[in-house]
Amino acid sequence: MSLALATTSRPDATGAPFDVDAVRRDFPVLAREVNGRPLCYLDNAASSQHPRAVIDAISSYYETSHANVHRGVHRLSQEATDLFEGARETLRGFVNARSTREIVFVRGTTEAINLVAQSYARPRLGPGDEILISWLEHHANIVPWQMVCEQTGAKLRVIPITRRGEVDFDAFLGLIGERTRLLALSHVSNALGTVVPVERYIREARRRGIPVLLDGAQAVPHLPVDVQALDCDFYCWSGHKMCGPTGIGVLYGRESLLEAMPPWQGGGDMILAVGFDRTVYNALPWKFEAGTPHIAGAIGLAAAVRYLQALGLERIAAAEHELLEYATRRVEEIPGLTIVGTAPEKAAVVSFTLERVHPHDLGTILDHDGVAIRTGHHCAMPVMEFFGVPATARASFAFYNTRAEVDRLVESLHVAREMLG
Ligand code: C6P
Repeated sequence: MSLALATTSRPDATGAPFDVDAVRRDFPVLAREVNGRPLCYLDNAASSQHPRAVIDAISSYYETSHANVHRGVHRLSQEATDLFEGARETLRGFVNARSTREIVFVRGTTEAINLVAQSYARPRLGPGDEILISWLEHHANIVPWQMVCEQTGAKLRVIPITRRGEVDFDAFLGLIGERTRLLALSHVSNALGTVVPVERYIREARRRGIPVLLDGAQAVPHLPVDVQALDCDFYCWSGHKMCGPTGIGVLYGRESLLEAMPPWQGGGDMILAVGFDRTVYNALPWKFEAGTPHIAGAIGLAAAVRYLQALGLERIAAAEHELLEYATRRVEEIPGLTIVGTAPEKAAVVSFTLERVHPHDLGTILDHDGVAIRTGHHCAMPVMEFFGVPATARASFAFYNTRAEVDRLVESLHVAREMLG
């Protein structure tokens, strides 16, 4: 067990913050330099870094137990199957799903939403039906629905947002109605950091018998999520934003809905029996997992869950909130800087523009100083359009970031402003 976990894995009766220096030592990459400066990694909303515990879980699997799953009676196949299905149970517990039948391994959030679009929405929707999303969405929660609309004749309706970057609840109440067949919302916006008070939206949708999908890509790394308490129907997320590997993610689906949905891909592992005249599909969740899965990915993701749980999701949220407040205060001191997205409830994301400086130039100058941020439209072009900007610069924080790193960001922003502003 790593040093940080050794000192933080006990139940934290005092609610004391964790030792960030010890936590940082768990992440090998944080020790590297970029352009002669210590790496200052503030691009966690795009992808977070990996603690040694995750890297070790993956290498140990490859070194000792790799084989295909669900297919062999030999020892290695059984070990791999146990690790893979054990990972599913860990992920079930992580979001408090009722059963592992509700936990489908996918490549990530994008694939999860496409699965629901094609397998849940497409067979059910027709002309006159509506899918409701918000203006805040990532392209992954827009394009799959547009595709379904093209395929079925259904219509996409969009809930407007406010200048602070909140979803407009009153407008939502005006849009949800007789024709709404599905509500699909971000739990947390990637471009602005807005935490959407999804409970209110779910309540309204459920009162009308409308199923709800939540895009939790930016939520699960930063706040505790309980799908039963939320009472949503689908919840999707990606491993690589929560210290897990790329190429693995989860679709949680309410069992009764998943049961009624046809498989969306055919192949090995998703069947019980195949004949040329007829195929009998496998039970949940394997019905939706055609082909050899990302076994190492699932194992690594389960290790990431254990790591985050040992640190404590509540403590992670508190540490990141503190960083967000500090970063917001500090960047606001910079003349000509405007924060885009000022909702009262935010995850640790600061999106901004700097007068007379293109975000891409800003990103390049910051990289020169070893500071990694994302610049661009963040795969949320409608959000950029709403704020009338082609792009923003976005610093996104994780629990392993420090105030000193916020100071480095601010220092580099001053340099950029002097050079280009
Ligand atoms: N956002 C960002 O820099 P995938 O690529 O499938 O793992 O995740 C897609 C996705 C879906 N929804 C939200 C809210 C997201 O933030 C993302 C990924 C990254 O903001 C890369 S574009």
